[in-house]
Amino acid sequence: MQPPPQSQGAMATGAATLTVPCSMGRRPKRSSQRRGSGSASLSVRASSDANTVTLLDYGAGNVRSVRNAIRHLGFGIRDVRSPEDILAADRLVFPGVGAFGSAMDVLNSTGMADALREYIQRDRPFLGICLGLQLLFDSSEENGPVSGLGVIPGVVRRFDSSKGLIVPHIGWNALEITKDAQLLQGADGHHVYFVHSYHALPSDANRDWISSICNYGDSFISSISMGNIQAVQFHPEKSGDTGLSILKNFLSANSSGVKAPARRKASKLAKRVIACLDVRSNDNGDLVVTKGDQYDVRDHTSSKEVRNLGKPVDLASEYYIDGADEVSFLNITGFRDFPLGDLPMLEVLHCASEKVFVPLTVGGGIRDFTDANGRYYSSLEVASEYFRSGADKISIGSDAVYAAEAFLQTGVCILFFSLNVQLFPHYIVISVYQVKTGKSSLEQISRVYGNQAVVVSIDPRRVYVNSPEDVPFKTVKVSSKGPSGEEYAWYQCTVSGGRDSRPIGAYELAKAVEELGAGEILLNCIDCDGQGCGFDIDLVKMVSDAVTIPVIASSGAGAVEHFSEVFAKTNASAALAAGIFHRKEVPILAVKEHLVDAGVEVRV
Ligand code: 1PR
Repeated sequence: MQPPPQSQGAMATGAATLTVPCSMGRRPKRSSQRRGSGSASLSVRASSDANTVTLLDYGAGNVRSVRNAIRHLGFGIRDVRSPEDILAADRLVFPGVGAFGSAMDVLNSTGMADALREYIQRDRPFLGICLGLQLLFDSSEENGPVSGLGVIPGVVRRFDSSKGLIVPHIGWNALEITKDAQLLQGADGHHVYFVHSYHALPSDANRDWISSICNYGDSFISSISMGNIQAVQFHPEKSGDTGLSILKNFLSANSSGVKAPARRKASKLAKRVIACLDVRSNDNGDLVVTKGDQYDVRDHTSSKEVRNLGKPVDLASEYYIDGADEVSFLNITGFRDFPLGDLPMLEVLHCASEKVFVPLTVGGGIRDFTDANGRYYSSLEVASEYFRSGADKISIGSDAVYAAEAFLQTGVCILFFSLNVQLFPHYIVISVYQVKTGKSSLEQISRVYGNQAVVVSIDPRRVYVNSPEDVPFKTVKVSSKGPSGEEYAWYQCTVSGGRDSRPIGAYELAKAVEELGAGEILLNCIDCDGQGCGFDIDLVKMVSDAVTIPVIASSGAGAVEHFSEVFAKTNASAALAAGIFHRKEVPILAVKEHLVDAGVEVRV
């Protein structure tokens, strides 16, 4: 290895001479210990500003939320620009983003991998987040095997969805604290927010490192702690108050870590309650939160104005404080407008992400686009701008429908003939495979940002039929018969905010987009939207039984009982509502308390 160049950084006083190692032990050592022969010398100056933390952002994705949380807690940020900056840090936060292999490529090629190993070896204050925990291990099977930093023994593996486990593991889960770690003080009994498809498994070889485990299918390592080296698989910057207090425990060395005891001890993955804000410009050109009745957002009075239910950032902050587990913004005229030209919407995201410390999803208009000047923007560029502006997940509506239709049309028929005519004289197997082009927005965005960052929003309308044979789409036997006594229905997908119907069902769409890389489904229902009569249980059950990614039930919530019903009768991972929260008819806390009483695990 070439030693990194001499530090150029003009750091504060307190110079320390460090060495970059050529080999690495398994336990961090005190900084007074010197490495053996074979180490290349590197002199750097350690920074000494107690209110500044060094952030390792290697440019692979959005770490805006981590920045916002650190600033919210009153700390400044110094960015790592070279390996020397790592070695000079007083306190280093490493929020790993993107895929394991590409992260290691960047760290290796910039010399930062060695600097990180050295920093950890010297037992300097370190906090890895999500991939920042996984990279500490020997290797990962994500697009691999790929070697990691090799600090902790073990292999990072994918969650196994073959037995019906929903992957990615998205949501608020409970930590089982196994070791007295200052970082986790105050977190006992609380839920924290996870979003990942790969996990590190506990073993005899890494037992000493583990400070908490979490259960999802199997037990996996949710945090490690050894001396000053800490890392968490969950996202403290998105875990509300609990997460902020964990971050504070790390940032202020003498933080007391005191947090109110949980009202009810967290024990497993919680069902999520999501507040949704449909956003558009009203007739005066102001960006407002609106709400439709079956997607019609104009008042039924003579004025026909777009309903104005409040300001997007104010409402989002309110819902965060009230206990929403996530907040979604849908730019509902995004199919018409070009989102990158919609600067107010991007500004909404900027401001909301400074105040809301739970996940933010943004949708509307994510598609390839050529503007009036002939400049072409790919859907990936549009999504990237949303991520840079503070989104944790993006949601694709219309474009996902077109992508799924195109994908299903690629069906290639393959025939297998028997080679052993004596045993299987007429044996022929026919298989139909769809072909992925890799070019759809879904595939491109999920490849760069990961499946967990890509939600597909489905806007179906119920179509009653007499028999399943009447249509080439999956039907359900409906709980309430249709207007002419029909016993079945299929759910026809629409685009452009329900304006155009497409020849594809919600079931077929959900399965196709899962194949194409969606990590979650936001399942609306135009018939139920704004009606307050409850979620469409038949639809939610059909789709949530069909896929292994999380499904968010949406449209129709009118009372707390509708939430317990959808969780009792379907496999939905989350339930979303809009109107009842905007009109202050039902507070989020009332929903949570009702769910607790109904025996549903939620984050309270
Ligand atoms: O197609 O990629 O540009 O995305 C457009 C996005 O905007 C889609 O996610 C689509 O669902 C949404 N959208 C478009 N038009 C409307 C509309 O209402 N006219 N809103 C619209 C969809 C539905 C839900 C709503 C729930 C809960 N909103 O998100 O919030 O139905 O409501 P409720 O609790 O009051 O019943 P693209």
